Amino acid sequence: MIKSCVTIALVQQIKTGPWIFWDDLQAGMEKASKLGFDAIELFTASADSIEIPGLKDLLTNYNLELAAVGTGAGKVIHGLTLTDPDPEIREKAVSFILGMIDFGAAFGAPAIIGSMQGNVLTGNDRGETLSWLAEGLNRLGKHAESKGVILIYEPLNRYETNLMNTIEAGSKFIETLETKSVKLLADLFHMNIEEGNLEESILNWGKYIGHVHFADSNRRPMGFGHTSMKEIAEALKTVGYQGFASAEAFPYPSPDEAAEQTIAEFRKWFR
Ligand SMILES: [Mn+2]
Repeated sequence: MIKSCVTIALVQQIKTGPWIFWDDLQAGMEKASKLGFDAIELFTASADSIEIPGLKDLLTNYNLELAAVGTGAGKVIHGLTLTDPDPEIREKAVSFILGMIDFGAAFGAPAIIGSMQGNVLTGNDRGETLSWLAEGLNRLGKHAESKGVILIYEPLNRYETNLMNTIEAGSKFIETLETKSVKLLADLFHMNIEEGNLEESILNWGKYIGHVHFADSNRRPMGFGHTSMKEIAEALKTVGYQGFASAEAFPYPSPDEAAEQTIAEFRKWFR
């Protein structure tokens, strides 16, 4: 059964980003719970921004799961990526993500590597850059496995990375890793830009999909753009996807309305 999820961002530096609820963890969780979401996805400044026992109590009280934790703050606040040409920065990036893996693992939730994957920078060799990415993902994937969770790697659209833009490219890349604990994030907004056919990509590579970002073609909540959700929902069911459809979407027209729109669309396609 595919589960519903809504994003909560607690990082001031990403204030214009595509997250539904902002700033107030408990208020966001209360709204998510009232609307009937199964889970929340969290974006925090660091692994120790939130006390684990307190979050456990909140999740229990609001009957929510923690679906995943984002690591984007490592890039936005600290400028860290797994593919920086400076080995010290790569090492700091790995350390930052190790902390986020441990934080998420306390709740059985995976960490997501999106913007922290970085880019092939001008003047750098693509093959060497990909070897840094593989080295980082292997170390992090093995650590995640030791903590009983997977690690989520997210192909992004071409305006955000030149590493992996499609589910096919991401799948072929993770097939080359030593760790088998890395799964992909199928972000329907990125896919709308990059995939020739979203449902075919899901059908072809579904076994590698570990998380879904549920947003329309314009990054607004599902139903507010031109993504054709029917075929995508059918493809996810066909491949037996059992994870979350998590609303990484703009709080448009307002956080509350975006959450209401998301849960209505979720029920339309997955219930
Ligand atoms: Mn995403």
